[in-house]
Parts: sequence; C-alpha cells; structure tokens
Amino acid sequence: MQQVAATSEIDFHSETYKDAYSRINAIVIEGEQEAYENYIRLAQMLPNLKDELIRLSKMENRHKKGFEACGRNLQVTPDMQFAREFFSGLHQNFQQAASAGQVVTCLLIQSLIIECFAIAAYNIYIPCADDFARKITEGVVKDEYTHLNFGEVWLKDNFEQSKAELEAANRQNLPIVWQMLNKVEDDARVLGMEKDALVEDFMIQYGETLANIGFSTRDIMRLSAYGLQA
Ligand code: Y39
Ligand code: FE
Ligand code: FE
Ligand code: FE
Repeated sequence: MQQVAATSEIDFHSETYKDAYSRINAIVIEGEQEAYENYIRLAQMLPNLKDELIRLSKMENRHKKGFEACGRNLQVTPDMQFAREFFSGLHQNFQQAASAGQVVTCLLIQSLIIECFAIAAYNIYIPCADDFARKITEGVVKDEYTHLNFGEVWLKDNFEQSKAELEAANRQNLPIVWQMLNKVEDDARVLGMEKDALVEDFMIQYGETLANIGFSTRDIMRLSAYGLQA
C-alpha cells in the first residue's frame, strides 16, 4: 500500500531474484495446495455447505496452477521442501483441529488467518511483480476476498457460540504468522515487498475481519497484538 511501483528497478532474471523467488513461489504453491485440501476437509465438516466449500477448494487448485506457471515463466524451480516446513505449524494445527471436530478453529486458521495473509501478500506483490505474474495474481486476489468472506459470514452467524474457541485459536495461531513473516522477510524484500507493508496490510485486513464478525474494538486490539513481538 505504501509501496511505490518498483518494477523498473527489479531484474527478474538475476540469480538473486530467482533464488528468492524459488522460496516465495514455493510458499505460495504450497499454500494454495494446503488451502485446496483445507476446503475439502471443511466441506466434510460442514455438509450443509458442501457445494460452496468444494467450489472454493477448486478455486485454490486453479490458483496453485497459476503460480506454478509464474515459476516456469521465470525458469525457477520452487523449493517445495522449504515451503512444506514453512507451513508445518499452521498445517499441524489445522489437522489437529479437524480431527477434534473444531470447525471454528479450522475456519480461523484457513479462512481468516491464511486468507488475510494471502490478501496482504498478493496486494503488496502486484505492483512489483513481472507482467505475467501480475495478471495471474490480480485474478487470484479477487478470489481470496471471496474465501475470507465465507469465513466471516459463517463466524458472524455463529458468533456467540464461537467466541471462546476463536480467542483460543487466535492465541495459538497468530504468533505462528509473525514467525512465518520473519522467515521470509529477506526473500520478500528481494522481490520488492517490505515486511512493514506486509504487517500493516495483514493487520488492517485481519482487524476489519474481526470487526465484521462481531468483536469490539477493544477485543480486536487484544486479539491482533498476540505474538506480534515474536
Ligand atoms: O487461501 C489461499 O489461497 C492462501 C493459501 C494462500 C497462501 C499464500 C501465502 C502467501 C504468503 C506469501 C508470503 C510472502 C511474503
Ligand atoms: Fe499500506
Ligand atoms: Fe488461493
Ligand atoms: Fe484462498
């Protein structure tokens, strides 16, 4: 948001750029793959919303294919091992919650935290992306707002009975997001994405989301500051 379009200064074919891209591109591909699996799992947990959730999962699968094409376009091989480790914390917590039938926790992890992270990252990436990746990412980010909205609406409609579980899930998972950001800070900067801008956009998006669900301003301050110093 505070970023000036910097594409003219970026050499998309330099070894430095391609090395950083091999990790960031992998993270995005792995994230989209996990999002695909997570929405299928949520469809099993919310059978009355199965068709809608399967539709969301298919969108995630298309996103994955789009970002794989972005890597190929720059002749970059994504470092999938790095990406699986990068997502392992949120992945484990989602799996555990799903096994325990904690749909509120699953929605917080995928539809709020991960979608807000994606929206922040993609919006910051668009002005500094290569032409091919920019067009792909512009299409993807529109879908991510739809996914975020799904979680928002469900949690708003079930707010009173979800509140305590949301607080606990936020406390467990938000610090992991800050740790993830720290791990990619240097690579993101090479791509033209500043950590401060990522944090700012994430906080704005996540705060708005919590407000839409029904949390008070005071709750939002408390919830969104969790683990920020990580
Ligand atoms: O719902 C989705 O499609 C989300 C899975 C995708 C997550 C993308 C994670 C982006 C993090 C990039 C970090 C760059 C600094
Ligand atoms: Fe901004
Ligand atoms: Fe996606
Ligand atoms: Fe998504």
